[in-house]
Amino acid sequence: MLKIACIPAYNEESMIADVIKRTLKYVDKVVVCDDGSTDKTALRSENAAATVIKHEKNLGKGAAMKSLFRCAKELGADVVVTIDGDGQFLPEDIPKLLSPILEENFDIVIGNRFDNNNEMPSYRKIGNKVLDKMANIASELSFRDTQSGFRAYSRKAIETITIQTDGFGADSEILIDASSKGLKITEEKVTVLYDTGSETSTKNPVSHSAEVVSSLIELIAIRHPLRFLGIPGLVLMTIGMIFAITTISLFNETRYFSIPSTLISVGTTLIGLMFLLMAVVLFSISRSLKRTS
Ligand SMILES: Nc1nc2c(ncn2[C@@H]2O[C@H](COP(=O)(O)OP(=O)(O)O)[C@@H](O)[C@H]2O)c(=O)[nH]1
Ligand SMILES: [Mg+2]
Repeated sequence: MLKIACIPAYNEESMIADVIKRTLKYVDKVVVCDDGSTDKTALRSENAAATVIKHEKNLGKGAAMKSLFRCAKELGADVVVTIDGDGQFLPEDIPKLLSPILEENFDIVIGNRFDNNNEMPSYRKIGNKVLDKMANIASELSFRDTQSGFRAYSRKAIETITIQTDGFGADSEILIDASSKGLKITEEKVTVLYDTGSETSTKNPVSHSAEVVSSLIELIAIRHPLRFLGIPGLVLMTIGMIFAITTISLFNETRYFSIPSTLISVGTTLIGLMFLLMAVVLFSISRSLKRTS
């Protein structure tokens, strides 16, 4: 049973060695993806006995996950744990994350940050809730924490999942993809720290969320174009029609031509038409993608 821990890391020189050493107590091997860091992340990781994959440039967390999963597969991992390199998660929680995979045949275990602690700053909680809602709509499942980077994956999961998003959107993409492929997913409570003594976030919450939201919108629109674009398109066109009919009948009765309701009618009809066209185009693209993949 080969257990491998994967750590995406971007400028984490202050904590990475400590995380690797503590993680090595629970797994056989640690692989770090140094994603174009400008500090000593790679050197400190090698010194702490981790295997290091280096990206010349900063490509983003999703790109790092892609490299890490590929490497774990090549090394023949039976289970993979992903953990942040900034010390926010406790490697001591690893056995808890692995147990549903080893004992209950689950494919993915998400380390849920929301039950155990009330330490998460409230603006982060709200932001995370919004992202969770969107990811849950897209995956048609309900998870408490879709953005957690502390997870465990079975061999089947890393063989089946395809990651296309390069940035932070990858965490949700993985769940959406996994649930559409019928993998068994569960959550376990884990501890998360916000006072590690150094930076706990590489990006500010606004740009972090913007990145996740834009990739989620893309994923949702591509996966369910008829529901999320087609239906709103039809609704807008119906509203446009109603305004057109009232404008015309008002004109017939009173000879008064209402410019505002004409504008609303034309505007909503055009936007609705655009939505509908987009839905049809995306629907046929996603159908042909499914056929070829
Ligand atoms: N490979 C890679 N890892 C990243 C990048 N940005 C963040 N990370 C890593 O992803 C993990 C979580 O990132 P972090 O910014 O702490 O997310 P937050 O705690 O949710 O704000 C940490 O281990 C980071 O080093 C990136 O651009 N590339
Ligand atoms: Mg962090």
